[in-house]
Amino acid sequence: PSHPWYAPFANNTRAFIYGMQPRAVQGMLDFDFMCKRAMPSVAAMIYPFGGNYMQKFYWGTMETLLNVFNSVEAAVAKHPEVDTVVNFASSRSVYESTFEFFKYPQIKSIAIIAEGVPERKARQILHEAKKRGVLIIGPATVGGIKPGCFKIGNTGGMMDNIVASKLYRQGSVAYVSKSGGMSNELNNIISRTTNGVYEGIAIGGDRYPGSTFIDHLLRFESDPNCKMLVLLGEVGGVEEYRVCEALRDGRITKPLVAWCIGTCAKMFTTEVQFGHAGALAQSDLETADAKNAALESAGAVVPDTFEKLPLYLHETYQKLVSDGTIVPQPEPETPKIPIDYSWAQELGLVRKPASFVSTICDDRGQELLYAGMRISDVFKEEIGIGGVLSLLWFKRRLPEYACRFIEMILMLTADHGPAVSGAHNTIVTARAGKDLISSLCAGLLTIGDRFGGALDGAAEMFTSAYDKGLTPREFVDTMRRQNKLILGIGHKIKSRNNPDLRVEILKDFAKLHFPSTKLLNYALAVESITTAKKDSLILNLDGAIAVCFVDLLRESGAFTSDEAEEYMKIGALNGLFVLGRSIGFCGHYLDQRRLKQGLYRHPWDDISYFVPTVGVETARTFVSQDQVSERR
Ligand code: Q5B
Repeated sequence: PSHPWYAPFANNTRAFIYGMQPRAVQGMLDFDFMCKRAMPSVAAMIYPFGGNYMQKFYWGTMETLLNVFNSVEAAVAKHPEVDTVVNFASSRSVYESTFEFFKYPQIKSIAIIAEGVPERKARQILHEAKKRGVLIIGPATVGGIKPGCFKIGNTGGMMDNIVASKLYRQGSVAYVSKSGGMSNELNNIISRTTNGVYEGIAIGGDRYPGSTFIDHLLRFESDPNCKMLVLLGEVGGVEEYRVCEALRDGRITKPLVAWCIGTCAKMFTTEVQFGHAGALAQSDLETADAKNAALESAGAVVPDTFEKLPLYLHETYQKLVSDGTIVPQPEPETPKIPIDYSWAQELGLVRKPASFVSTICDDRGQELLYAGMRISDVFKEEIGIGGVLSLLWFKRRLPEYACRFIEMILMLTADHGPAVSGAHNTIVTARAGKDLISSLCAGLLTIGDRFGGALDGAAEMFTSAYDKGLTPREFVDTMRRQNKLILGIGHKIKSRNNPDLRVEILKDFAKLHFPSTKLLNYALAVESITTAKKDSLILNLDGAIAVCFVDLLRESGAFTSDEAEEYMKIGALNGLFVLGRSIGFCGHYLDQRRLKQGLYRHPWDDISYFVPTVGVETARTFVSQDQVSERR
């Protein structure tokens, strides 16, 4: 789009943002949306350290994608309509990147945000920009704002500030100042005392800004839509005198309200450097007082203190309204500003039901909490892994004997050799070259009713039989009649004559420490019946853990009876075997890797092959079970 020289920014201005500045970009897009711009003012970002990709932003309440280019060349090729650059490059790299933009005549304005740009480099940029007719705003600036049209980077602050200063629609007063802070002050004062800001530019606090007060004031003078001028200068530099000259020689005719801050400098006995690099009076001429006096005598409206600036602005504005220069327009509806959810939540403006609920652990504070217990206390009180498990699984501290019992379970179930289903699977998986987690999962997936995962079922069967008042004999007979195996009974290799010492350790502990072992006693009575039938039908490890744990849940006093029932139902007991045996499975995985075992292939002689015999005449003849027995 072509703009008159005095109005570089309009409501169709499009810009590149140089540097990874998503917050600034979002601020510009929010401003655009508020101003009801048809198109976002940011065409793309340029970030030389990343690939070419797209980044997500909000456009109002919706989402939109913006291109991120890794070179100026690519960005310019894709966006010939862009004429403005907001350059966030650091003081070290801003010179190169700005010169890169000078190569492309489509770029007409560049705002340079970086502070600390060496003065020599700043002057070179300025020289080149003049040669090429490019407007430079900065360095060391937030940029500027044209209400209703275009906002440079972070100018104007947060959206609520922009709304409060009515920057979403144009007024008649254009100002030029040095910094973002001074601009914000003016945005506020002008919005309260006049019909609002037409355009505001912060030229930056350095001694050699790319464009100066007079450059912008002359633009505003030429712009028919701008009716009143404001200059907020400061101690240091002589640029204000150029404005005085323009007032005198008639290049500035519109009413100009002016003030230079830093009049307090005279109260210091030594030289005062204010915040900006250029804010230092190097001669009497550069003092705020001298410049205020000069501006006043040149014809500017200059208050005698900063506090009176609003009053003078209002009076000057009122005169323009009275003489018909400014015709106040009806105030448009204040736009709604969509605010980010996280911010709204912080302000307490919104609430929503959480998608997740968690009641066992909290990592948000300074210290990790396990069921409310600080992790440092977990160690101070030496609650051990049994204590940690009781906090995370049952949300409470269990009695010391219960924690020791839990630890005993984990130790007893940790491994039972490489031949059991789970360890075997882990080993085969490890030898197939898979990683620890895959191998561990392969082992864990074998855990079920037959192997290691009979705890919950055993607890349920024994408990319901016991609660129904069935005698052990009646229980065994009922199960047999129903053709059901009693979970927790039977073992592949252990038997009455070859007892499972793990079960003995467990039983002894429970009998010694538990307040009651009612269900264990019942299960042992069942065992005496099943082992009478077959020696291997012992109360196995799964069964022993299960019935002892039910005794713990029901009799320790740490759980209500409802809680005890619930933990049986929701799989807590199988969890104990899973947790313990994971130790062994990881061990088997590491063992195989350490031993550099190759791919496992099961030997043929360990597999009986019964495959169909395919003949010429009877292609569908299968080996019958009788034939199989004969072959054996
Ligand atoms: N019969 C465990 O079977 C096993 C019976 C039964 C009534 C029963 C079997 C079973 C229930 C599930 C269970 C956990 C498959 C086991 C574990 C961890 C481990 C493993 C390790 C570790 C063993 C022979 C005769 C048949 C059956 C009858 C068998 N079980 N009757 N209730 N529960 N148990 N699993 O030896 O008349 O001849 O037809 O499923 O508790 O996994 O170390 O290896 O730490 O890793 O193959 O300890 O008992 O016996 O199936 O040939 O049966 O006894 O009906 O009677 P077996 P089968 P009949 S601990």
